[in-house]
Amino acid sequence: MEVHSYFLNTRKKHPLHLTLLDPGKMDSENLSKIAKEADQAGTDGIMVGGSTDLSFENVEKSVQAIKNVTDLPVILFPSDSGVLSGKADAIFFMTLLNSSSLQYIVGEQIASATHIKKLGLETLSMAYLLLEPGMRAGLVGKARLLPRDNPNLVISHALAGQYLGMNYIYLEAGSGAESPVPSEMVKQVRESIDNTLIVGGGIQTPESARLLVESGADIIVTGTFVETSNSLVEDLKPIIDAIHSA
Ligand code: 1GP
Repeated sequence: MEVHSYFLNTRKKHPLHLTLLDPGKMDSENLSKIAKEADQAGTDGIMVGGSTDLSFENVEKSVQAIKNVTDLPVILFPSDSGVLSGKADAIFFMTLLNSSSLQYIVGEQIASATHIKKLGLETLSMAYLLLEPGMRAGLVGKARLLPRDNPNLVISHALAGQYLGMNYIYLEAGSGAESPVPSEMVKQVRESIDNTLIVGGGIQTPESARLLVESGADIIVTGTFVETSNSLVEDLKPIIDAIHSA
């Protein structure tokens, strides 16, 4: 499956929802159960990744288990170069543009490039921007967190990502953030860039998901919500419906 084309074609019909599954937090059996239910609820794809406790083994096993229960595209969302699986359909080949460390801007990318070519993974180029509070990803990625009240600085980073040729710009509040990226920030970034805008971190309700897509997000990511829900299809469907119908 060509994931980039799939995203662009699906976006022509409606904004997308992606389900983030973290093999550092759950075993492959539980992750595949969530993937199956998220598929039933209407999600458009599965991202696999996290900030800590990932290993080649648990990523590979999790991707395989997810592929066994769904035909949705599975996209790696890696924390570093050591946790890649050729069983996935694609990888977000991402640079943390507001990291203070070369390792996360270009080091991990150089370390993984040859391996990605050998695995034959489709690469989806992405500028990853961490806004306050950033959570675990902010600490691990040594981010100089972008302030929530400084749209001009966020726009500069997003535009730099676009001019560097990234197809995707990801505004990230951090997994488990108390509140998502402000909708006004999303609106201003949307008005400044032309490429696909992903928003994630702290999105827990249909209302906040709808507001973010109405403000210009093309893709909404939820992780914590799907990990913590007891009846996932029932709970997730209203969020996905809000995104698809916005
Ligand atoms: C993290 O944006 C994602 O990279 C998802 O965040 O876990 O808060 O949904 P949540």
